[in-house]
Amino acid sequence: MKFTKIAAGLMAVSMMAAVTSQVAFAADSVVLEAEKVTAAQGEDFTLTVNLSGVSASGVSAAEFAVTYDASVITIKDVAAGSIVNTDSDGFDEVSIFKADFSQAGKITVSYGTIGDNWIAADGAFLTITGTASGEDGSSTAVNIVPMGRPLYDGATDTIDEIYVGSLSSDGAVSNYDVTATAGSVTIGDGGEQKPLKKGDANEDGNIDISDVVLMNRVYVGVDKVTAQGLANADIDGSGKIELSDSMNVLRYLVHLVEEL
Ligand SMILES: [Ca+2]
Ligand SMILES: [Ca+2]
Repeated sequence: MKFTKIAAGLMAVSMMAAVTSQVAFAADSVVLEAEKVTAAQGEDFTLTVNLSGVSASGVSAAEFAVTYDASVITIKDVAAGSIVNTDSDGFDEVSIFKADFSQAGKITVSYGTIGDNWIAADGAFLTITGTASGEDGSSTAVNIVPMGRPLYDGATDTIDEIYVGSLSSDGAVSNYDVTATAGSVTIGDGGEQKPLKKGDANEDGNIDISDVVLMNRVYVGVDKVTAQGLANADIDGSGKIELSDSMNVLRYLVHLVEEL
């Protein structure tokens, strides 16, 4: 019985994902964001992927993958986060949360629920536990990417979007526009962090004027950056953010220098 229910839940998720490509409902948008964490070499870390922007229609299905550099971290467990209710106890209540991390470098995540256990609030969608198994000072991005599996068994087309959707009581499926923000795991004590991207003080993956503004705000003491943000922004390696660092980034932005 239990197996039948889980199979039915999985079927529902894959059906919803499959119709996604044909049904383009006006959608709200949600954000999936992986945390940026630091762990000492050989130690365990916990990294949460948060879901935000959940609207009144809720989230009742999701399918995506998380990729990382398997030479830097080793995954031990992937669990549903606090906003995911996996109770499947009623006749009409089927919820599944399935995370497969058997393939090094890629975690696949499927979530689906039928009944009234849908996700109704922002918060932790999944929690990844692992070991910082790589070299001291190394780092990996933790990217949220499309699952990439075939639309259905034997199909040549693959699901090429990060899927987060809702299923209304009348059976209508709608999918959210998803913004995915990568996280990272850096191995070290936090004090000797290496820049992932020089100039990217706010760690959004881009180097632009907002980084310069943030650096100036940090310099005058009205804002803060993470240890990684500091490593990225401290262009001259002095250990702190100064006006000379933000000037350097500005010069780079206006192409007075080609490299930071
Ligand atoms: Ca930036
Ligand atoms: Ca500096």
